[in-house]
Amino acid sequence: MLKIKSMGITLGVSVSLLLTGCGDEEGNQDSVNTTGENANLGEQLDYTITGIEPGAGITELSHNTLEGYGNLEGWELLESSTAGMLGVLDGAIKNEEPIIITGWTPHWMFSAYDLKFLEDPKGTLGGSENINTIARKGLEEDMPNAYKILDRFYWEPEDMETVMYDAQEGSFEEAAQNWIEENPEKVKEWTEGIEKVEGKEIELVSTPWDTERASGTVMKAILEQQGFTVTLTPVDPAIMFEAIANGEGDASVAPWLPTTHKSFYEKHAEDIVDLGENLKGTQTGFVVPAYMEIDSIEDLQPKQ
Ligand code: PBE
Repeated sequence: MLKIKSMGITLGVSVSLLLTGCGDEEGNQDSVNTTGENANLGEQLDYTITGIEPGAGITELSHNTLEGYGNLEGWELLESSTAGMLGVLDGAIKNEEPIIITGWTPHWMFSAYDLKFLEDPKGTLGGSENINTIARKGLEEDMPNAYKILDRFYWEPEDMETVMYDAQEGSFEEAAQNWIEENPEKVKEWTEGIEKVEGKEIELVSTPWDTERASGTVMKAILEQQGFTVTLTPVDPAIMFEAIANGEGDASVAPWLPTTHKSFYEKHAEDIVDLGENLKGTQTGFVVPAYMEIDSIEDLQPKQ
C-alpha cells in the first residue's frame, strides 16, 4: 500500500479566503471597458492574480512569472483551490468585472465562459504542452503486460474532454466506462495481444484535477479489464514524481510537460522511466474573460 495516501491534498480552501483578496471592486466597474483599462486594471484587481492550490505546477510557474516580468512588480498570486478560483471567476463574469486567473485547457471553464489566455512573451507559463506517462524503474520487467498498455496509451484532447464533461453529470467511473464502450478500437490498440493477469496489484499515482481524474480513471478501468487490481491515488505533483522515483507508485499518466511539471521532472529524471506523450496540446497560463481589453502579460502595469 502507498504511504503517500495519508498525505492527501487539500482542495477545499474556502471561497471567502479568495474573496478577501479581491478587495472591493464595485466602484470601479465603469472603467472596465474604457480605453485606459490597463492603466487602472491593477488597482481594480488589487494587483492580484487568482490562483489555485499551492502544490500545482501552475502555481510555481505563476511565481516565476511574477518574478520574471519587471512590469509585474508589486503583483501577488492568491493561492487557494481550483473550486475557489472557479467560484471567483464565475462571480466576476456574472458582473462583467475584470479578473485574472491561473487557468488551463482542457477544462470546462473554456466551454462555460468566453475566455482567453494572456500572451506570455517570456514563456514563463509555457506554450502548448503535452501530458506524459511515467513509470517506476523495473516496472517493465515486473509487470510487462501493464507496462505495454501504459506505453501504448495515447488519446486526443477531445477524448479527455468527453470523459471530463460526462463526469460532470455522474461520476468519473461512469464517464470512463462510457468512453471505453464508445471507443473499442482505441482500447483495442492499447490492449491487443496482451496477456491478461489475475488480480496482480498495480498502483497508479495521479493528481486531483479533472484532466487527470479522467485519464487516471480510464487507465484504471482498462487495467482492471485486463485482470489487474488497480489503486489510483491523487496527490500533489511533487509527491507523484517522488512516489514513482522511489518505487512506492508504479506509474502515472498525469505529468504535464515540458513546462508545468518541469521542476519536479528534472529533480527525478534519473529515477523514473519516461514513456512519452499520452496526449498533445494542453496549455497553462494567465486567463481572462474575453471582454477584457488586455491581451498580454506585458501590458499589465506595476503597482505604484
Ligand atoms: N493543472 C491541471 C495542473 C496539472 C493539470 C494545470 C492545474 C498543475 O498545474 O499542476
